[in-house]
Amino acid sequence: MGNASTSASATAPWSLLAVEQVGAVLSVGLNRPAKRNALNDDIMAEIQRCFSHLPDGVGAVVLHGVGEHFSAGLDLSELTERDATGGLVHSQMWHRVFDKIQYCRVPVIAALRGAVIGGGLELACAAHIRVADASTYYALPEGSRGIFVGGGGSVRLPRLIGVARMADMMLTGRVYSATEGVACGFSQYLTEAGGAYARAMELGKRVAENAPLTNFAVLQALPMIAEANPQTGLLMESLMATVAQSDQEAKNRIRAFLDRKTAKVRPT
Ligand code: 1HE
Repeated sequence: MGNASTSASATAPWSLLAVEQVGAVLSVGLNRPAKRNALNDDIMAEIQRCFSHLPDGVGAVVLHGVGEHFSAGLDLSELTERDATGGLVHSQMWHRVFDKIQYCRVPVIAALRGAVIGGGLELACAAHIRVADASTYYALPEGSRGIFVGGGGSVRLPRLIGVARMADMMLTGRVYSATEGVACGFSQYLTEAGGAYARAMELGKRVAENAPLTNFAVLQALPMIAEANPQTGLLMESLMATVAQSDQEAKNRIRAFLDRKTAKVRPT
């Protein structure tokens, strides 16, 4: 299937996304390759709609870019006419759309290749797992364009790579390679060129098999606990752990292990 077939999107009501369900994994492709998947208002509206109405039975989403690049970021052609109020409203619209991804009911895995630039990097940061291939590179050219990040990048990216690296990228235009990116925390996985999508789909299949309550806890509770003061965090952790282990699904899975009916944990 390569970088995801666009066949399903021909019958679905998407004009700028390529959406296809493969088992429990929903593959969502930014489908504006002629514009390097630059993010205009129309594609943002489709992303919001897609993540607001995931089909039943979907247990993970793989977000990728059709073509050679994940995304060239904000569609700069839409920027020139906007005044300050329009800019504020627009940035907050981006925040709402990317929150739909971060607070999705299922894990979202971004499959990266080529340019992951500006708003494209902000989009990737909203996913829970990032898989890069060898062609991937990361940049924040906002500084040289006279603008600032507006899609949650200043909140999400420093949590992955640190404020100093992000400031350097914005001030000097520094570009990080795929290899540097996995070492610095942009991505958790690195594959050979062209391999990110397949790897992300494999990971999607794997995480879709988790107990739904575990995935809920990791997506909704873990980030809150990590940001909370330690005492609040510890209490939230105890509450979440109690809820999760009381679930029948947890009891079934632990029983299966004790009865030697499930795989052991081994090095990969
Ligand atoms: C675009 C955009 C875009 C390409 N907005 N149209 N992002 C940037 O500053 C990155 C700008 N883009 C690039 O540096 C390059 O296009 C790429 C390295 C990504 C790809 O290069 P290449 O040689 O493969 O393609 P190209 O010929 O540069 O672009 C192909 C077409 O896509 C071309 O349009 P055409 O009609 O002339 O064919 C480009 O104009 C168009 N295109 N990128 C609009 N970004 C919420 S705040 C977020 C702030 C930001 O994201 S700032 C970062 C913006």
